[in-house]
Amino acid sequence: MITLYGFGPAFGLPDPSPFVTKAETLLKMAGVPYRTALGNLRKAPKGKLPYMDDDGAVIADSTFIRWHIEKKYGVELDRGLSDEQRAVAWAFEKMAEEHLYWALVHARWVDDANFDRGPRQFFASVPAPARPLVIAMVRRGVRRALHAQGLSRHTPDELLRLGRRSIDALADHLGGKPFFMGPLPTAVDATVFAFVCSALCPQFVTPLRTAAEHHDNLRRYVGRMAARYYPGYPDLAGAKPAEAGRPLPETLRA
Ligand SMILES: N[C@@H](CCC(=O)N[C@@H](CS)C(=O)NCC(=O)O)C(=O)O
Repeated sequence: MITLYGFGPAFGLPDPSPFVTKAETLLKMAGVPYRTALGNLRKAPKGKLPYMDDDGAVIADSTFIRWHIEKKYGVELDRGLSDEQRAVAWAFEKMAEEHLYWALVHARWVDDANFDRGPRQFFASVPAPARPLVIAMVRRGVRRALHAQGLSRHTPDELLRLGRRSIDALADHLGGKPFFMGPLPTAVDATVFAFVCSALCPQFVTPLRTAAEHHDNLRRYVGRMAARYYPGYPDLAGAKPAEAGRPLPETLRA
């Protein structure tokens, strides 16, 4: 039996980590039985979640999880796609994971108000006297990672322009198709779905969320994916722009 280790549902999302949601969606797509459990970063083979235990075989990283499932269970999640389409899907997947992801981390962890709305709750079990120190230490680590990756060296406006470009690219490639590569879901949908619902998460107030909300096709896509794979989460598609009640910031206007 497969056990997928993640952070557990939070912020109205199946998991606060888009990588965990991606891995779980891949398992759902493959139709392989699994259970979920709370992971411990200290026990995680690569110090990150998700990782998975498949009858004693421990696999860390959402992409290696995908390849393991495909190989062991004889599933081809990209069936029907040409080599060129597979290459495009891979490039979009890595754009979401290596670029958009860091803009989302910045929005949740660096902005104080969003930190209070979300990540602060991860520290609720730390004894009160030590909590401020632990929070400061972990946030310092996140800031260092953002600096090393490079995105946090930009001004807020530049960072937003870069993040928005990735969201626009996802919306433009999706266009009017039901799924990211065509009429049926393929592996890249697990990633695009996970990262777009993270961007749309109503718990956080971010210009990236506003940018995503203005792409009606992205919201409808998340709704379709949620209906198929997460029927227990009917609100993942977020608020409609009108409901959000906020005009598009100047920097987001074409
Ligand atoms: N490449 C990894 C990325 C996983 C990842 O970055 N997980 C984050 C949560 S979103 C994590 O566990 N971070 C903990 C840390 O860096 O200490 C994958 O695809 O699974």
